[in-house]
Amino acid sequence: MTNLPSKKLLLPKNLRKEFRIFSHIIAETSSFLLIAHPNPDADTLGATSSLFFYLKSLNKKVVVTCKDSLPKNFSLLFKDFVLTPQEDIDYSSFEVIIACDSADRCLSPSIIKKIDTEKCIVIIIDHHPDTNFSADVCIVDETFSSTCEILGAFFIQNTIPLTKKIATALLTGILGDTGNFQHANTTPQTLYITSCLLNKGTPLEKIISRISTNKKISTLRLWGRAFEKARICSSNGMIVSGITEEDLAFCNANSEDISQVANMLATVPGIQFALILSQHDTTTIKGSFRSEPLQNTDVSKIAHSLGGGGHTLASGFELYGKLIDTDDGWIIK
Ligand SMILES: [Mn+2]
Repeated sequence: MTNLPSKKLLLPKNLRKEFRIFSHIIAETSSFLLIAHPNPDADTLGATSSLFFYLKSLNKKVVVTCKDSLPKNFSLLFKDFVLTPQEDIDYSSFEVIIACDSADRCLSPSIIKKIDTEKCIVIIIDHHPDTNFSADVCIVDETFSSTCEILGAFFIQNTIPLTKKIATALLTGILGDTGNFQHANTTPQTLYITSCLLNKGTPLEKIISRISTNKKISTLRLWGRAFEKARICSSNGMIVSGITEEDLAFCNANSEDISQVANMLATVPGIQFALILSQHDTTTIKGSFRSEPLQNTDVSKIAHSLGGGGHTLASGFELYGKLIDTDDGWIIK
């Protein structure tokens, strides 16, 4: 099967220019370090693995690294994709370093210290509106649903043959960040790029069952707890729930298992927006805001006021402290 014609993509001029520079760099260099963000999700892993398979096919040296290990459900999708621990990386041995998705988190201060920006080309590929890092090449566009959608556009625009493996990796990230096409970031372009990927025989239902629907019993217990404790604040139309360290221990779950609950709470009738607070580690609390397009609430403004950031309908923040359940609500100590 062939790719659909690239002229169906209506890319902004600056992105087309960045894509040309990126192709040129790929052609002219031979060693690449790809960085996935901490607590890797389907988008950062789909983006890094698609580039990994592509660069490997060009006989380039390519290594993917991440602060955290590869989630089991993702390793089932790609048996030959591995993450190298960050402590094992010699940053000076790569000509090109690419941060894929949430670049600010990929390029933490401790990693930036190890990169010789005089010698190596740093590229970021991202769809987050708060990406502040100034790299040599910035392929950043917040109108895309996901970093994998940007890379899908890159492959299609440059008429690079998409293998089934590359297409599967990209579709995994698009499905992850659009909540299987349920979120408002799903655009005609997302579906056009998806149709090109499906054309390669990507196993849509297998990806969905591996990535989003096969929840562990511990995750379902934690969701149950979060739903049970949810409260509605009638003054501002917020629905809020909190997951404390005790909840995590009781359910034998971790705070990553909670990410989809905010999406579901945001769909409760009569609600303006949802907030999930969860104890991430002993001293960090994570907050996730979600809203729906018809609710006309820009949750990124609230997240910014708390030192966080994100999109209009999905944003988050981190606070220092411990989340405590009380009869009057949650407090932070
Ligand atoms: Mn993403």
